[in-house]
Amino acid sequence: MLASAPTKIVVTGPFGAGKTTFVSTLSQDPVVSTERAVSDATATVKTSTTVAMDHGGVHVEPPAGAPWPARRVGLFGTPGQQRFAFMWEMLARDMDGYVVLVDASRGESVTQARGIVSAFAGLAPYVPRLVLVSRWSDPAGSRADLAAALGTPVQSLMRCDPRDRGDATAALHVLLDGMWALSERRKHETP
Ligand SMILES: Nc1nc2c(ncn2[C@@H]2O[C@H](COP(=O)(O)OP(=O)(O)OP(=O)(O)O)[C@@H](O)[C@H]2O)c(=O)[nH]1
Ligand SMILES: [Mg+2]
Repeated sequence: MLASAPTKIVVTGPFGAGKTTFVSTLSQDPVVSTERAVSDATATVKTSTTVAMDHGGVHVEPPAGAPWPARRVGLFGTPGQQRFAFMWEMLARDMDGYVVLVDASRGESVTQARGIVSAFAGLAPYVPRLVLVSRWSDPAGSRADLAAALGTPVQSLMRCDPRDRGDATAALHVLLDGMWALSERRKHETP
């Protein structure tokens, strides 16, 4: 059975972490993107950037044993550059869950991701979050350090290459599991 309203998931993170890639990898719908050329020093990382949002959509079937029903998921990628941060609040409105992508191989990506983790925790303190780490050469050795650097619990970290459909789908399933568990807990807590 399909849930009635699409589930809204926001994909955020610093410049060049792979947000647009993640939305494109997962989306079955044609992705609407707002890429513009970059002309400043960041052009050494990549030559275009998201200036407003990426939008895609996917029908998600639960994997075997998952308690949640099939659903439509709307994916909303944010810009990563600080100067477009005003979009974060708009995109975060009414979201059901979000992922923060971070490129572990670049120190400035980790530093910026920490700010974004904190900003989104302020915008949506009760919304489930997953932190997806790409280019992570030593997940075992650096797990606790990376979690501390990002200001997030170790359990919220997950390795993910946003170019890889299997990785991206697994991350989406973990987030949907977390969202389901939270909604069940809230149901039981409500008198
Ligand atoms: N080798 C490698 N490349 C990656 C990995 N993750 C992302 N990339 C590449 O990094 C680039 C990320 O670009 P985007 O998806 O545009 O990044 P973004 O986060 O949307 O960037 P902005 O919107 O500008 O903030 C792409 O060229 C990806 O192919 C990874 O795990 N390994
Ligand atoms: Mg982008």
